[in-house]
Amino acid sequence: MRIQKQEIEKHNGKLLSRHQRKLKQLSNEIPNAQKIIRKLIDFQIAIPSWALGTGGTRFGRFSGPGEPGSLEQKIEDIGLLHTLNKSSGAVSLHIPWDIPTSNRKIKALAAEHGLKFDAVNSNTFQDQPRQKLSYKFGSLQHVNAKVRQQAIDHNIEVIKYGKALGSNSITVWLSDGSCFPGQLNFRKAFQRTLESLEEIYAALPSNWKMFVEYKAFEPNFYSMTVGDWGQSYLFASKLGPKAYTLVDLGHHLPNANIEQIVSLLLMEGKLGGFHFNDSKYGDDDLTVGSINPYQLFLIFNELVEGMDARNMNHSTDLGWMIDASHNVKDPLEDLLQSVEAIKIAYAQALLIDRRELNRAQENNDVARAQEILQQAYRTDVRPLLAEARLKSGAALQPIQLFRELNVRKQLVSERGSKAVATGL
Ligand code: AFD
Ligand code: MN
Ligand code: MN
Repeated sequence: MRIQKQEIEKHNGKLLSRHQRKLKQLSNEIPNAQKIIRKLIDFQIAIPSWALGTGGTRFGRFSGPGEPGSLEQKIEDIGLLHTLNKSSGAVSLHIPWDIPTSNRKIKALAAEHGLKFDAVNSNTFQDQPRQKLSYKFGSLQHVNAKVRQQAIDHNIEVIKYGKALGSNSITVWLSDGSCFPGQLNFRKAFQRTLESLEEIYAALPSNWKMFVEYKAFEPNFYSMTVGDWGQSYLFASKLGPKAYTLVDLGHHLPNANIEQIVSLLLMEGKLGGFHFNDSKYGDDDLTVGSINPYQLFLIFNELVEGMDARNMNHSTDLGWMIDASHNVKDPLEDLLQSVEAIKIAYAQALLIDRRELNRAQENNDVARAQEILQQAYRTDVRPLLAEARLKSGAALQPIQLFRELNVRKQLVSERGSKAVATGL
């Protein structure tokens, strides 16, 4: 299904005067409303092709009705999101879960929906049906060179798909590691992984980036070969200027200071991008901003500060992606909420009075510094987001319109109530 322009206009018409009242009030209180709105319009967040159906846990999967059963339908879903919020203009593809049958046709279909291809993702954490060698004991780190080669070849194939689709980065997330002490020689595992990554790196087109994603634990529970930002940074540094660290918010040990990690990676020019999600315990993959929105804001505070210090383009110089899983909510509503939460944190970070904060820091005025941050965090910036949507032709209230138009019901009537998404 497609949402028509008139449907958006009708919805916006009903809400317009209320929105304008709120926007006016907020604009009177903050100095840079127009500038922030411009930045919000440009800021796009990629939707992962694996997040449009129900994720499930290792205990079960309760699939929802009308899930996309093909890559075409997944692109249709992301197109719906982008029509509603004009903020999800990119797809992050997972190979082999979502192999395009025709690169040309998929690229054209995405373009029809106003979508580009962000980072492509490889998968050497599962064995595929017709796969020759198993990844049970790792992929790029494996003791057997033939397994390593198979994993290298897969990553190079993923780059080829990405090239054909107009993507310019690959995210490598490895489940490699060990479950028990003694199982692995850490140094050899690191070195084998590095050598394998070097071969993949050598296959990168000149304008491409490689994102090395880390994760503290799971599926391996004793050691992960790319277990934290230090290990990822080490790989990225040894690989060269096209390799960067990717921060998935759910991949840290509890209470890690993610904003400090972000700040230092940016300082070193080694921050590649994000997988946004939220969590309370581990890799929970919950809706962004649903558990700890203050942390998200503090991350964006460091991002805006650090990107400006390096003269970076906020919207294009880092990879902004969601990596979430949906068990109890409609994936499309959940993704709309995630995108909104990311942009709220970004807008609040743009509100921070940098000169004042710097002055407070240089004077050891701790209370003042906290006041400045929390003043921004406690500002309801939603009218700015709504205005950015209005200006770009999207809906003032995306979820409300999603429900008013009975989008899910229509998808069920097109796809059936038993359709199960490909992938996880
Ligand atoms: C993993 C990682 C990684 C991967 C994804 C697959 O976060 O980004 O691509 O899940 O679902 O936990
Ligand atoms: Mn991730
Ligand atoms: Mn994860």
